[in-house]
Amino acid sequence: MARLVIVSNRTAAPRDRGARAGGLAVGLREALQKRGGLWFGWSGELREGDAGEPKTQEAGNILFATIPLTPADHDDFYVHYANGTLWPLCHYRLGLIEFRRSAYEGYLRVNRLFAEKLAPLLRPDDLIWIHDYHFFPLASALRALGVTNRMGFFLHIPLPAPEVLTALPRHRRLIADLCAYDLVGFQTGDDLQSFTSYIERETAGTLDPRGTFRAFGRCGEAAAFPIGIDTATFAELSEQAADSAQTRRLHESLAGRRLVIGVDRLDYSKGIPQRMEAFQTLLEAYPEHRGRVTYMQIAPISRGEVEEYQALRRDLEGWVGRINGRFGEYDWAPVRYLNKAFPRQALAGFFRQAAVGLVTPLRDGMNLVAKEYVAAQDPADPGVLVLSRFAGAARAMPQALIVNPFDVEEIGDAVHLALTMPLAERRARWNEMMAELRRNTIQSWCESFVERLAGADTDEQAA
Ligand code: GDG
Repeated sequence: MARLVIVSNRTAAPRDRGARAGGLAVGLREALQKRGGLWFGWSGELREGDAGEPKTQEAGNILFATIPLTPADHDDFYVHYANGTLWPLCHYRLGLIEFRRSAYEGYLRVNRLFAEKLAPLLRPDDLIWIHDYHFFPLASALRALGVTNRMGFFLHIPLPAPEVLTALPRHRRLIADLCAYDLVGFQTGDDLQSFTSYIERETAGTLDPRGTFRAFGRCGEAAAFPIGIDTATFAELSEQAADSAQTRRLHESLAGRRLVIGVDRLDYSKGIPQRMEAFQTLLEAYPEHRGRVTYMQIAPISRGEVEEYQALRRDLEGWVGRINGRFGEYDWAPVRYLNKAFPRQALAGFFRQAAVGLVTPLRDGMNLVAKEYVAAQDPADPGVLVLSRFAGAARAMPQALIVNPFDVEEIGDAVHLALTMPLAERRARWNEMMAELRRNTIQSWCESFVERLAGADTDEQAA
């Protein structure tokens, strides 16, 4: 069996396993263990001068190899191009895009650096699986060095429709780079449709119904691979957490009030200010919930060096202050706002406590929190998921209360509906969502991508 090579901006920590690691890291690690493999990425270090040889560390049959970046490369590649240009573009936020040629040059430079440092570690039959928007050009950079291995790419965030994508200076190069892969994976059929439309409208290429594309002088396959979670483990974790000290403390602190929960990296794509406003609308329109419901928003700081994220943080602090000032009582703060991360097991326990999971991104590739919230529920008395129609997860879980995240009144109404939904309906909706989460897990996602990359279903297709 061919070895698997995974490239992502950050690798998992070699010794971080099980409950402490995130779901994606666990899934990728299992895929590497199965075939033996290499996980390559940025070490997290900033250092002047040549990156030198990759630092390697072995854990069982997996080799972790990482390289440092210079502060200037990190600034151009990560802060400005990946997160200042591609992230807002792919989340349909054209107004937030910054484009600087120097940053773009830096992005290409770091991709070339990754290719140079990775190439010597490769074996001829390795399957190479590259992750996310930091590395659109990595296959091209590797091919320029003579690497001929099969290479796959998975985009964790949305691919916007051509009307939006073409706002990016040099968009043709981005898509040409995508076409250098043998397999391109997207989260949903909508993202795949954006790719298809781009190929049809902007190039002389073609894409057939089976997903085979011919464009920019290359041929490959494109398909949707909706990412899942480690459903069984997360459900178990939440059951164990049900009577942990932390869950009990949370329960006691609520003093009989219902809990509405949101958990997101502090990111403008997640629609957190709109969610705050929606909660305010709920308290205005349905006064019966005043003093009886607490909204807890966990929002660990993310990309704090990017200006837009600093502005978002100030905005949210304003929202929390206004809502608590206006509706709060001496014994009740309507909103609890926490800029810190919690261990996975604690989160699982918090999700299980919450009557409502509020997941309202303005755009999201998938959104794993929505899936984790569902997996964490008590089957006998499950909570209700309120979910944005613009999260990839809405495709897999139409039984959630689906909302338009820009319509704060609609979200407020949905939270009211969730808080008053009869048990039988909650169970019926939850059972269907849970069945889907058990079918499509992080493990099955990894397997289907790697098998397709290995060409395992080529014969079947030819038949
Ligand atoms: C990108 C795409 C796509 C959050 N706070 C804490 C914590 N988390 C964990 C969640 C979840 C993960 O982080 C976040 O995943 P999401 O999918 O919700 O969002 P992104 O970070 O934007 O991820 C997204 C994903 O890639 C995978 O393809 O779904 O669309 O944007 O697992 O639980 N974990 C812990 N403490 C926290 O406080 N331990």
